[in-house]
Amino acid sequence: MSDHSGKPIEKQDPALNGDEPREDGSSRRQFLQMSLMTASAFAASSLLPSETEAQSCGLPGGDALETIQAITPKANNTLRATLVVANESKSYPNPSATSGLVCNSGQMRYFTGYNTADGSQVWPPAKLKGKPTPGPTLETSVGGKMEITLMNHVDVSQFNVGTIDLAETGQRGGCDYVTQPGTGGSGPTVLYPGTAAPGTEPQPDTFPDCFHASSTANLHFHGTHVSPSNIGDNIMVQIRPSPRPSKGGKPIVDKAFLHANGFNDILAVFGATGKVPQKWQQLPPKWQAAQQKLLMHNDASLPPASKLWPADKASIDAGFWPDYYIGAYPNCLALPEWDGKVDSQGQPLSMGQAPGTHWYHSHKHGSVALNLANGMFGALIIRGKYDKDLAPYIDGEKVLVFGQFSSQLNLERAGRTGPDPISVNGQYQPVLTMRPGEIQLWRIVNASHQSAAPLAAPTGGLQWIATAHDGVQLSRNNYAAALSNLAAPQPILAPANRLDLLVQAPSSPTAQNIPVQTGGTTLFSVKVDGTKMPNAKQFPTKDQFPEIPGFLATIPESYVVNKREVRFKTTPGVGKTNNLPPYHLIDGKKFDSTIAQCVKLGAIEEWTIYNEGGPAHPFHIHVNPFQVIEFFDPNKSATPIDLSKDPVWWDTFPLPTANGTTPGHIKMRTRFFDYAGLYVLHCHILAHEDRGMMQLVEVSENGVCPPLPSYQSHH
Ligand SMILES: [Cu+2]
Repeated sequence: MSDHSGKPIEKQDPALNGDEPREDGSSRRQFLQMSLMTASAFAASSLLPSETEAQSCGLPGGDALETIQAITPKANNTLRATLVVANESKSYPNPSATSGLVCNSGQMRYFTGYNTADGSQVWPPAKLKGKPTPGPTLETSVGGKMEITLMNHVDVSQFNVGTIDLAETGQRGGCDYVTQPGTGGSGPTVLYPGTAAPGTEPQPDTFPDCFHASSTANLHFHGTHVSPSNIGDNIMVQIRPSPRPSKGGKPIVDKAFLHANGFNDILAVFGATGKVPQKWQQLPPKWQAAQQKLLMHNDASLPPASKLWPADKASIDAGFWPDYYIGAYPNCLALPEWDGKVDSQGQPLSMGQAPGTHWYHSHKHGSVALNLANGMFGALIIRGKYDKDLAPYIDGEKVLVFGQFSSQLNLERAGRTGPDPISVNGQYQPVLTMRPGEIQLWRIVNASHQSAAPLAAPTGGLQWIATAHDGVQLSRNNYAAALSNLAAPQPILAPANRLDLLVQAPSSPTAQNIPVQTGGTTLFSVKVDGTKMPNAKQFPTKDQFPEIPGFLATIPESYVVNKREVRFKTTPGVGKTNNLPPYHLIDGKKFDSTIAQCVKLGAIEEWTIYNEGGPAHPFHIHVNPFQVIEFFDPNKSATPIDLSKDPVWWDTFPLPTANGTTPGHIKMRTRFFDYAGLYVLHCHILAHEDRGMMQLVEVSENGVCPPLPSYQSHH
């Protein structure tokens, strides 16, 4: 196996990428493969995806880079997009049990999309059938509105019974349950969540901190500064697939159903007035009735503890926004333009939406990793003054969405073969074309559910300069660091990080494509071809570098009203048996539906976030970006590095790893401005999040957390 440059393909280091340790050697893998060959067809199909022809999964690479279709506003600065969760069998490159990559295939969920306004801008195209794809790119601008219709059309009958979605049936404690056949007359063993002797630690994962409910969907708009409540950027809601009248029949909840049952009125009211329902009773009565009927139909065959309508009813009666929906959900976001108001020190009194490279993905606790492995993510480009300021220096723009595709997570597959290769726009090692001397803006999103992709320095005459991290532009004072590609204290592009690069091609065509690599592995390569750009542009100088908006002014220490400490830790437990994976904890606990951080609306806080064990857990918090003002990697220095002079804004930051008992840490400052509500912080290695590395954050007027109603335990 080799890539198109003739180099052998190396597997990425699992430790570097936050993968679970593999305690099995190759002999164990061979044993598993042998046992699979003797298994019944049914059992084998529930365990291993089938291998397919290499070409169909894009190996060995070298295809021209796909441009992902963007969905854009047609009128009134309002983006109206429909995203439909569909599923089909797709082929994708996976690490083989021995070495290199093989093609596997399996049923995968994915986003199809189109412009709600006129049905145009359809993605993906027919030619990509059976291939992994990110969702369509959503493109809009600061000050605009987003009306996103999510429809869940996953056909659960296409997935193996006994391996997924047990949460819906109330079986096995609601966790995925994957077995592998036994050998020599012994019964099957439990691959996930595993088994352990009584009294030993760790015990197998338990609900809700386990892989489950992978056909449930919702949407998170990562990098947006919007309300986390009701039909905003609300990740507490769970949208189950639409029922079908018969196996193989069409989903009941379709466009016509939404039109007939008042759903579109929710969008229309938001579009006209900016208002969203705060309570269930404010939804159109027809939509309330339709949802109640669908939920009760869903519940009919379920045991009492698994029924969804009684849980929703309890929430509604208590005055809370209910969690469960069937078939469709509206996400309505207003991206705020900053009002420019400052205090006597020039400090902003509110925040605005940062223009830049953001993204969206499904965020159902328990299935985030698998849903992203299937492709349920896409880029969200929010334009603003940043784009206008950079326009004179740019000839073209490329959106590059990194992802790791598989129909099964590593912990649920036999052999646990380690991290999947990072694809770009769904393709393995594609080729991007530039004209000699051309400057392109590369908007890179690392939507990989597991692996970091720190870029190696450019080679082959390629040059670049960073202009933004995590969709938040660098300040003019970061110019020298941006130029030397050192704006981050450690290499970035952890999972969920974004990186904007101005990239200039060499001034004449090159004989060979120029690889862009991470850790010695090619992500994609650049073909320099065509006629030289006339009047070649140059990178902006420091004085020409776009200046950041006033709401991103550096937070002074004197404005900090509260300090907190948060501790991330991976613990292997003791007496580990039967290949059970470690626990991923925050402040000593798994996610447990209690509110861990109660914050007063308007507070400016300083948090020290420790990494006491495990890989570089990428810390992410919703709604507000933060400034990293101190960085301590005990493996690299004796004392922390002070970054408080010209700190960079982020929304996700990989926590430096511990050195023995000395934890790594970052210090960050953030403004909890503009939006009260319930949201989350979590590790963005998403299998860690699914298995418990998440906390609830509640921002409220008085900073005191109310008790959660009992329904929250259903998460
Ligand atoms: Cu983690």
